[in-house]
Amino acid sequence: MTARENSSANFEYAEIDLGGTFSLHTSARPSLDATITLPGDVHAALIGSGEIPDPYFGDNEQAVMWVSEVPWTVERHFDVSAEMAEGHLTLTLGEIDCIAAVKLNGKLLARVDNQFIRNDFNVTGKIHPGENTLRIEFGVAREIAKKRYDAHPFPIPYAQMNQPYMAHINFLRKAACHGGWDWGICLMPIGVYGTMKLRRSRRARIESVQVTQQHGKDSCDLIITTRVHAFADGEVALSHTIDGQQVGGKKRVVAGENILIERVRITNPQIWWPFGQGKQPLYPLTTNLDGEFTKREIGLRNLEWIVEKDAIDHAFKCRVNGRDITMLGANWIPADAIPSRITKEVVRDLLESAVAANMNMIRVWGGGQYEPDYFYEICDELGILVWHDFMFSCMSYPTNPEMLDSIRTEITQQVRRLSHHACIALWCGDNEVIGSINWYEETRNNRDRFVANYDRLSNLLAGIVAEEDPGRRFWPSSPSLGYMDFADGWHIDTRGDMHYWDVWHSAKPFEAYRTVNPRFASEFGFQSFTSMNVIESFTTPEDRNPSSPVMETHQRNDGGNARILETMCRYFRFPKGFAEMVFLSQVQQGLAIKTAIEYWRSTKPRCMGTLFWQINDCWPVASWASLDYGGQWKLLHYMARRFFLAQNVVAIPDTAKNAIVLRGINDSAGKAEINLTVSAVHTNGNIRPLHQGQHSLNPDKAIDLLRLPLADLAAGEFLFFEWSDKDGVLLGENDFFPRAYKYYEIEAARIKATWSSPDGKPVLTLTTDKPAFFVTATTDIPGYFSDNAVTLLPGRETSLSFTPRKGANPSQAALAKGLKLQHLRETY
Ligand code: BMA
Repeated sequence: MTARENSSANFEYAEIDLGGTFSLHTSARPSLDATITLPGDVHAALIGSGEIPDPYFGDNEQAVMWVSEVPWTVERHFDVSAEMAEGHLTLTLGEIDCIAAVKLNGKLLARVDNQFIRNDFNVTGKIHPGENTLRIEFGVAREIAKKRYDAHPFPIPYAQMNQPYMAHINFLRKAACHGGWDWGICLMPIGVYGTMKLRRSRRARIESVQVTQQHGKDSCDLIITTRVHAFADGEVALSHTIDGQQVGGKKRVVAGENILIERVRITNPQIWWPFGQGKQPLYPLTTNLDGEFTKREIGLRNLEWIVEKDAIDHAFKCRVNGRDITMLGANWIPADAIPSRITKEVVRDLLESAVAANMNMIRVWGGGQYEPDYFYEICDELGILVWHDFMFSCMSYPTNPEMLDSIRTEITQQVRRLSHHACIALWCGDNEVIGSINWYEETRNNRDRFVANYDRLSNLLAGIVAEEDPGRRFWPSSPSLGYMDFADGWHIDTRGDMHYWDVWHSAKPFEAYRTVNPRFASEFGFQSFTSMNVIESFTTPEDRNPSSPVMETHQRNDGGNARILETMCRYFRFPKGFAEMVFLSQVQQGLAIKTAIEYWRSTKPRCMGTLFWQINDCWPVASWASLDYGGQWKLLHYMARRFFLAQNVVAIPDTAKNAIVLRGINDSAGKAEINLTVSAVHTNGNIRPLHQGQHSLNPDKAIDLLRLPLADLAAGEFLFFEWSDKDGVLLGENDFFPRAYKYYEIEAARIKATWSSPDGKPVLTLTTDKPAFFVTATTDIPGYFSDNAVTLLPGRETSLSFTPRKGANPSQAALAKGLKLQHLRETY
């Protein structure tokens, strides 16, 4: 036994957090010295020290571009006790973004080049008692990417979103959207985002803890696989505690990687369900390896993807605990383009808004990043299933041995890190990569080469999932038609998951959504401007025009603003001013997505998933998002809360038969009895009852409730319907305009807003003398009303309660002070 072995035998596990203040230096243009908080990023540091302006304001993106064009160095000293220095030591540095040399006490420790890898450097014997120095020298990622591209045996094109964008980002393992996207600013951030610590192990350290579940009749067996890295042969003590049971004991290990497997049976398990379908009980699991503790929360559920032949072609659906559950949700992009601003609070706020809008699934999209642990912990807690792409998007990637090695480490680590989460529903190889071979001349013209190239990557990913997480479905790409099926996932709607973009990218009418019948719509979207108060945060008054340079800078999809305006002319009377236009853009965005989702949900069980593009923004920008940058709800998010109701009634035109069909959708396991009232309402306020009746909504079904000849509606009339339970409690309301809004003579409405506080919580009650549409209340206080973009009818009260975000508990007076009401008639 060596001296180190001898002394470390008595050591407890210990760690030193290396996060904190580092010096920050560049010797380029001109040299600059500042400080940086790590984990964190260079842009945030320079904003903090006043060296650069806020990149999100105006067109500052250009003014800060130099930051990613120069090399940066960060350095700190840290003290280590003699006792610590003697042990088996690991320097853990997660997510170094992106290409860097890591130096310890002046010596090169490693070169790293993959943002998505956690680095565990064995620094045993390299740390001395007293002061030590950690230094990370970042290379200029854009220059290195170019060099790699030049050296590669054949050119591989890259996604060129709107200017500016980063060339050759596919030669880096870094969030693709860091280099600009069609909603993303191009900052190319530099930094360290994950864990930074020095760990002293007794003999071995924990690498990963994976938990798989085998569900029996009244029990669930957990297989806990722990990977440990041992510094020397010998014995370790490993234990897991869950549900009052402890398993494990003394284990022999050999130097290097060891896999230690334990089983534990949980009897009468409490079962975890996605949001809206039941509770989310979590069993805390504590792992202890010689004093190194880690914690996980385990949700017990049985989840399968059913991809099987059926009368149409192939079903594609998620079965949880034996029930086929329709997935309702949206696509997720990184929460901020400045990584330091991605915090647990920010992410929690966004995810809470997801469930507040009745979502049960989020797709972590492949052009972004694997999220921090807390993201998945919050999803487990809230019941949000995660469709998880691996981080490849919209272009081909080099598959030379070095790149594949790096990707192998990345995917293996990520799968091992995340596989215990109840929320992870599926591993998907990439976003639109195989499809993108058709997009670029170079790839189109060399199809064989790029298909072979793709297969190397895709095959690697599939193999890692099969090896590391065999219980989870691997889906090759999004969109995909299935195993080795490379047909057009943008237009084929009989199998697989579909990205349907013809309404936005090809300017088809909203009605076109009803011409396709996806089995699972994993992307489709329609843009709007970000809300007026957000626009005010990045503009001066003279910028507030849709074709001003600043507004165009904050629109990254070519022709996006024109598409928004052109659509207004199609459906609405043109708005009279800028603020009205911004509001109307959100109305039409909501309508577009409502059209798609109501229809697709009504085709259940054909369609078993709708995830719109996209829930969040990473900076203030015109985009497809339903939440503004900062988390405020756009109108789409309010409408989503209604169109994602588990039990819903929707109107679907049957154009061939000149009829409107009211369909009842029930995505829950229970039968619902509803009392449905349907009226023809004239925009002048006349209301004609058309139907009142009891209906049953059978579990997990969508059914016809009522058919109305279109001719039942006179010119100027629209359909309004509401449904309540047997006690008369209103469950939902909806309406349907057979023609575009611009054809209706909408009268000026006098809307009265009164506040009350029935249970001490402020409630806003709205009444009107004439029908008013998309009536929206906003205040200056961060938070959301229980509903918005609502239809008000004379003689009917609509009450909105307010949920404050960010912990505030505003008084009625504070809410009333900033109250603003907007609605359709006031836009022109
Ligand atoms: C989808 C996404 C993104 C993009 C969006 C809007 O296909 O995968 O690439 O932001 O389209 O164009």
